[in-house]
Amino acid sequence: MLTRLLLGLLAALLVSPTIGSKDIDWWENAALYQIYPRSFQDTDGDGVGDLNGITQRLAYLKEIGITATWLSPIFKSPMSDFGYDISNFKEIDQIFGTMDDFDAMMVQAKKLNLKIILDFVPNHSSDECEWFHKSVQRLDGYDDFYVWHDGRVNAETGEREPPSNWVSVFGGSQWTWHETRQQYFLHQFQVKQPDLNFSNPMVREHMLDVLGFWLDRGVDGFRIDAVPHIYELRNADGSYPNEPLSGWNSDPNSYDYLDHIYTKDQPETVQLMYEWRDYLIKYQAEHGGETRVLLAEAYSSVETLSDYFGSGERQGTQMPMNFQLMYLNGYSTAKDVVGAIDYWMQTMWTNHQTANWVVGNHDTQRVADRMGAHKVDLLNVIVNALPGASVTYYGEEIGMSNVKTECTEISCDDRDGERTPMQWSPATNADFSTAEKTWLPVGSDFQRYNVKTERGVARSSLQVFKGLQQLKSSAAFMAFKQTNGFSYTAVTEQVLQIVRTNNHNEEYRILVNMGNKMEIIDALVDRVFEYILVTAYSVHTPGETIDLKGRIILMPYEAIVLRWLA
Ligand SMILES: *[C@@H]1O[C@H](CO)[C@@H](O)[C@H](O)[C@H]1NC(C)=O
Ligand SMILES: CC(=O)N[C@H]1CO[C@H](CO)[C@@H](O)[C@@H]1O
Ligand SMILES: [Ca+2]
Ligand SMILES: [Ca+2]
Repeated sequence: MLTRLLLGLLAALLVSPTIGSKDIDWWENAALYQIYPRSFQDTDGDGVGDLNGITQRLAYLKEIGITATWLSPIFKSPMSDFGYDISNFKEIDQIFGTMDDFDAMMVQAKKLNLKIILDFVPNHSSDECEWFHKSVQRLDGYDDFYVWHDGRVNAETGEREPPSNWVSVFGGSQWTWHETRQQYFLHQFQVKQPDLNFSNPMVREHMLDVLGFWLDRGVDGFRIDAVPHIYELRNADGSYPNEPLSGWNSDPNSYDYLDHIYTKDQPETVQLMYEWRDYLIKYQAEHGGETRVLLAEAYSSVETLSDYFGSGERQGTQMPMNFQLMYLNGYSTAKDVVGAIDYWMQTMWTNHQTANWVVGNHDTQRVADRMGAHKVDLLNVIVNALPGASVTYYGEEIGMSNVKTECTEISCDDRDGERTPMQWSPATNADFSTAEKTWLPVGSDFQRYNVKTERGVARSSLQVFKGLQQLKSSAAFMAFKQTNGFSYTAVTEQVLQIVRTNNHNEEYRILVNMGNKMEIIDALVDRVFEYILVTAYSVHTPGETIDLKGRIILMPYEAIVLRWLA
């Protein structure tokens, strides 16, 4: 124990002089990991993942170098949108376990020094939420809790019609008639997900109360769902303006039919980010502990994200999630990657010195399908080599693919393919569950792509991923806020180079060949480097050295990490 302490102290001494004047907070450089709880680990044999399963697997997150994990919703829900339709924001759904299970998970997480971030879904509740029932009945204080409207009467037909032409994200009108209340209610997503009225101070208070409830149970922050959709524009007379046609989709039932100028990114949203952050700051001041974070899911322009981040006195979400790298595809070149990085850096880095890089989530095809199986490691290298936080969707670290799924009674969602069970081992059901049938099928390639097997294979996706996490805590990687602490360039059309340095005695060069051809690069710099990390397609071995004054050859889809030590 004492030796470990001493070693720790020594390491701190070695590292600290090089960190520089601007210390970084834990989240700025964090390795984040998204767990989709239904598919991580089942412990009671019902074929659906649960909280005890997450608790059991936290040690794995520690093993691979994760700082914090965010969990998709675990709250009470009829599961019409698998937990994104919450019927009680302060209860655990029984399919995931109990509040005791949750507390036990938190204890284990603290023990391992892992942070837990919960999904926070403020835009809507389930229509089975008590608040909605009360609102339907116009009960005291709940009358205006959701967005209700009488609708418009069509002058020609005399028929009642929805208040506006707005189309829901999942298709069809955003307005549904409610027989009991005899009014339309708004839902930007499913009919079973009525939108809350955030102009109502009582709604905002209820939501702060939800945040406080989970902070009291020890969570380290929240990932806010569907941020751009929180507010809608309402005319002074209470009517709602039609949205203009987008001009590029001719199906009136499709979300893309309209240009969402009145139902996305309304100015009040920025204020709301500040309000939530203020609440977290105050909470921390009163209760101590490390910084509580807000991540925000917002498919918005980088200028809008910059507003959500805030500045000076007005602090908002620390991590408006950066989805730029998710837009890459199988044809993307190193120059395209640089373009995607630039889009973020030119605004967010310039304004706020902050960055985060998301690889995937439960709404997007996995990298193996989006870009090709050869490129999974390349993307993992890129997001972890860039300065800032990385966000990994469970299974990307072992190169999982989308799975062909069929509609069942449990699920029939076009996003099912990227939500299948985590592949832990080559055993039955990939060790995810003892059930005869899991809620979604286990990928047919699980005997090759699984944690246990990949632990034993040099240069497997898992090993590469782990190696990258170790780099994140090196002096050069920690110094990213120093001037010239990093750079990224396309040295050829297909080869991306990322440099990380503490401008002192340590420098890393990361080279990624996005193309399917061998690449030869001449004279990068006049210094001798050591191979630290190589991917599957490399002909080199860690420990080899190379003089970058000469030429360096990269195999198709090869990524390498080189280190120079003064
Ligand atoms: C939302 O709540 C506010 C404040 O209670 C109220 O003035 C407004 O009419 C409500 N909006 C809707 C659409 O019901
Ligand atoms: C990535 C993500 O969290 N997507 C969710 C956004 O919000 C809608 C509605 O709550 C969900 O259906 C998505 O899964
Ligand atoms: Ca279970
Ligand atoms: Ca809304």
